[in-house]
Amino acid sequence: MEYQLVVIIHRGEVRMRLRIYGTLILLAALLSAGPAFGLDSSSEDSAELGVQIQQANFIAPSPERDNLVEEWVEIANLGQEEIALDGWTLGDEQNHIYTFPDGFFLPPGASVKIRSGKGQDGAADLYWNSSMPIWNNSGDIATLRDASGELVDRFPR
Ligand SMILES: [Ca+2]
Repeated sequence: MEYQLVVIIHRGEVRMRLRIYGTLILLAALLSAGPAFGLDSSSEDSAELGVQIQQANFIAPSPERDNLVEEWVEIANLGQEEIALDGWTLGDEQNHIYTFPDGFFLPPGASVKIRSGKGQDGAADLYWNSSMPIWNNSGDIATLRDASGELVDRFPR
């Protein structure tokens, strides 16, 4: 019995070693083949994948025109890098366009609400400064584009 136990443990060790060895070979293969598979793409591209429209509240409390700061769209950075939103835009289905202010950054893990009404811009809240509702209560689509006009995300998806 003792002998068998030793053999079983020994086999387990061999298997573990083979598994680790196999993983190392796989990693080495991935690293050497990385550029061919686009793993070497610019950090800007991969960082932008982390920015998305997190949620939205198209319907502010009634009367909506008096509560425009309660109508908002929230953008989050789920990536690992700080993203500059200079020149990025948020638009609705009627082509109302909001342009993010110069020098606005979204740190990793941070989110910001773009509120339709008037107010003082801060790290967590930006203001469209509109005197009219932006988002249709019967349904709308928020579109987020980067500074070059490329579609980053839409909500609802
Ligand atoms: Ca609305």
